[in-house]
Amino acid sequence: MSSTVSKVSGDKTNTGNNGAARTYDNYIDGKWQKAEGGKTFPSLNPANNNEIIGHFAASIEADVDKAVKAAAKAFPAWKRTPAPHRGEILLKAAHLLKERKEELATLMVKEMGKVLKEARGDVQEAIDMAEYMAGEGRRLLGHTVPSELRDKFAMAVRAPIGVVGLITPWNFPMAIPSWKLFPALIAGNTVVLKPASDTPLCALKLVEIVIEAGIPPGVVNFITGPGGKMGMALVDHPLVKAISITGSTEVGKKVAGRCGELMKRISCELGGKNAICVMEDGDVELAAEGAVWGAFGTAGQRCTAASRIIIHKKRYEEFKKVFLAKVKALRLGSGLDPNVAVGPVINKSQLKSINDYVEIGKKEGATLLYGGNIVAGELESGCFHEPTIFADVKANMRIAQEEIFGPVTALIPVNDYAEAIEVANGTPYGLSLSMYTQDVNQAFRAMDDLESGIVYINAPTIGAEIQLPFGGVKQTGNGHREAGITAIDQFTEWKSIYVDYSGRLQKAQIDLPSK
Ligand code: UN1
Repeated sequence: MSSTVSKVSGDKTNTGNNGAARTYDNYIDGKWQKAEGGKTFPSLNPANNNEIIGHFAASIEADVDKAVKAAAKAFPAWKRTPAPHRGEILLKAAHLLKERKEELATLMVKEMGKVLKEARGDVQEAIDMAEYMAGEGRRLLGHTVPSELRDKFAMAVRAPIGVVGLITPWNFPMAIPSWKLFPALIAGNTVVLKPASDTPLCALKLVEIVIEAGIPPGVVNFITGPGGKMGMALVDHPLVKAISITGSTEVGKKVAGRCGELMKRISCELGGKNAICVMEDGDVELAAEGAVWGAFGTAGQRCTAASRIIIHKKRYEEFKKVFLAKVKALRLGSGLDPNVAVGPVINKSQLKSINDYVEIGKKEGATLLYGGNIVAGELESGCFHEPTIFADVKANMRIAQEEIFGPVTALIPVNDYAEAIEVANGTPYGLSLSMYTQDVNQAFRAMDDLESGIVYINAPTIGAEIQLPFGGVKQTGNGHREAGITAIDQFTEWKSIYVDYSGRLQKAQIDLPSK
């Protein structure tokens, strides 16, 4: 398909949108190239769906096959590249990300919708991850242990897995691809990255930076297109040895099921139904401020969003009042407006799904305290939903059990600590739980009692830093963690090595020193 190969990431193509929207290609084997068949799909600005951000390759199975084969071809040389050298490329990528932080953040606001301050944070998270994983190139720690036999050396080292498929979501369109890309690369794997179709440009920009930083051809391949079909083609491809996916629990289960059949490594980062617990002795003002950030930051579209606020009955009315006043002050609009706190949600179908949950909540008998509507008027061309609070929510209602992934939160009154813990733990998910309390004993008890991969004390459910493991229990994941040194586990196999330098046959478990 050399006729479709171009030198840059996109050809200037007039596609409407005042002639501004470009067409961007796949990146396979070190070349930008169109999808087989040449079809494209648009990425829209969620704050104004009339604005097309770009057109992207609508890949098919043949493109997946090409990308995987390119990654497989590049693997032996990349595996043999010393990890510190791989780290140098990552460090260069970190520098380039830093240089372009503002430009990338602005682009992210346009493609994903989050407010500029948060978009900067998203890019920063990718910078942090690149720097951290660059350092990992001089560690990649294994271990040496004593052998039970004389003149025998025992150690375990990490080996890359091979070609890994990375399937990434739209809500952290640069941070989450970086959580997967950088650890996979530093460990010596080659990758095929398939980003969410709502935010392909953000992922493409990350890939451009990695290329500029010096990644060899074939080590990073980038393909865009319909999630279901292409994702499965990636999973099914015999040369793909591992998959790392962040998405909904529904999709994760499907992918994990298939990987199970194929005996492939799979790491899932899925849904959440996170909660903030405000205890009798909690600082209500601080908790309300945290709850606003936790529930409505990124318009509630974080896996870690605080979609439940569990409040001790003695502080319930007070919390409700303080929280409501703060939420009323939130301005909705384009993320580029510095006065705006809540941007659009990602697309019209998500907007509808969020609003359907508002109807479900009303029917279930929860009190709609604030919001509840899709925004009409001058914001109509975008995907805006009012920040929404349900009060007097019962723990078993659907709005308190199911992930909504939008600016909707549920206030749940409880009688005591034990009930707070029971309610907090009482969902199928276990990503992030938080407690506001001044009692150090209670805080430590909660760290133990809360069943989640991430626990916060006196802080909301969002705000994870890249140097600690990120992930959850129960249906939030399948036991893996991203970020921190634990991220390396996803992308390496352990190899145990015994070196016998005794010059004779020694039998473990049999040649005991006592004999
Ligand atoms: C997510 O919730 O989807 O902890 C990712 C945070 C961010 C990452 C969140 N650093 O809020």
